[in-house]
Amino acid sequence: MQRRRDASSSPAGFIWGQLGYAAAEVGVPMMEHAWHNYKLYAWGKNELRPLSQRPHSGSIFGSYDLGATIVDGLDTLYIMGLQKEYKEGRDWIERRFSLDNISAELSVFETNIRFVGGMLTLYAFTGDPMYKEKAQHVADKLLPAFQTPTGIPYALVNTKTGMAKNYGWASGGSSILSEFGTLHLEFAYLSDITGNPLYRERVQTIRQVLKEIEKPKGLYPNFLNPKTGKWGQQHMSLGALGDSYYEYLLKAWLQSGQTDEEAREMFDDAMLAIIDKMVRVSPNGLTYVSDLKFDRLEHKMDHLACFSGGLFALGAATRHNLHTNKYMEVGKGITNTCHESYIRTPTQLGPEAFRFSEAAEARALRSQEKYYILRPETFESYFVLWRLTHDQKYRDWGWQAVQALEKHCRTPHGYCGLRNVYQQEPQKDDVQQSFFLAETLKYLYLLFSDDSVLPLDEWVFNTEAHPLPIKGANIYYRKAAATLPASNAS
Ligand code: DMJ
Repeated sequence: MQRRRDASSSPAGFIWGQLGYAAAEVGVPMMEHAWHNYKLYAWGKNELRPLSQRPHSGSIFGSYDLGATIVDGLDTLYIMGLQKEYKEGRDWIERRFSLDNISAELSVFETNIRFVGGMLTLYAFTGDPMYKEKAQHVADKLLPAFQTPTGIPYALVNTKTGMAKNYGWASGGSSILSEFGTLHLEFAYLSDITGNPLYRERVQTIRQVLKEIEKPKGLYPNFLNPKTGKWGQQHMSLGALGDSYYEYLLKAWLQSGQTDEEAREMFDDAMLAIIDKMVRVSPNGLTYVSDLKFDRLEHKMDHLACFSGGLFALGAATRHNLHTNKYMEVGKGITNTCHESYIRTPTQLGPEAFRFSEAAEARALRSQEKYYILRPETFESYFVLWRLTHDQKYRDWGWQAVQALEKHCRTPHGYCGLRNVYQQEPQKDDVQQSFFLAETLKYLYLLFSDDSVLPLDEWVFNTEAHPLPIKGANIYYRKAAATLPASNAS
């Protein structure tokens, strides 16, 4: 399953292509550098501030020390065969990780994708029951957020009181599509390994609401009120606020061993509407996916939406039908555009958002969209497209990115994001995001690994790049022997 760094599995000295990258090594020294400095300056805290060599706590994890970098990064260490570091992290989780007796206000979405997702992957990899218990412990703390008239959860929940609420800025008290729509993989798997159907029931309720609700032009707005079940502002996006909802439709179908037909149908319906209403080609031939605001296209693409190149391609590769060629064409086109957004900057790293106008293509135009925070989405698409096509250019593009990260983001004490990718010597932002270890370095490593390392027909990646096993295809699924009847389960 996972690569071990020993002579038998590491093709030492083997050189790929003409660019001089050694397959077994890409990403590993970077991971060691990121991890060792986190350990040195921020161990047990959420993230590292590499420039100031202290912890970063004022972030989406609240002010508690939840070891976010440990939980998020641990499966990457495992996959890379960094056994000593993996064991340090495992021991910390066993001894220190708990949400009991703290009064943290947590994001249901972030906590699910990073903590529940991370623990579930570690359970699948190792079979260690400690991870299953921790995953269930975290998920149970999130459950009060689901107590709404519709079953659509709130965004935030207090771990002590169970009080839940939405963000004040989100369209009249709405919940956010990419947040409540990105729970399905983790909750469904948790039910299967614990034998408790409650988690799956919670996400099935969300699915039913979204299936039955009327969709304007077949599209999903980013905001839904959990009390009334009505849409909020009519903003649609495959970037921020929408993105991973669409991802989880395809992946729920894949995770189920392609039996959850409802999910695949909802995916196809949504993606065909997006292709029709939001995907466009620039005058110079770049395919991109716009945001749509009240019938008006905003010709802008978030870096976040760069994951969709891989998603369209995965949709094409897993079912052959009328749409297959179109999905693959759009997937390759979007991935190429995201690469263009990188190579049109002096740093060779892509901006947070880029626009298409008469004046410019695939370039950020506003100062507040020129930053790069170590995001993974473009490399995720390189990885998926590489696995599906074996076109050498995806590895070449990934290698360019590795060099750019090393040149601009590496510091003596970890990796930082950049404030403006259009400057020759950009200022650094002093945050080593936990997703840099969970996703960015994992996808870069996998891009240069053999296809037998986490094969795509046995594993499906959650939106934080934590691989979950595919039912019926993967011996690591580890389903519980018996399932509790629903009435005894809650
Ligand atoms: C990650 O936490 C996840 O990929 C999420 O779905 C959105 N973005 C960040 C990384 O950019």
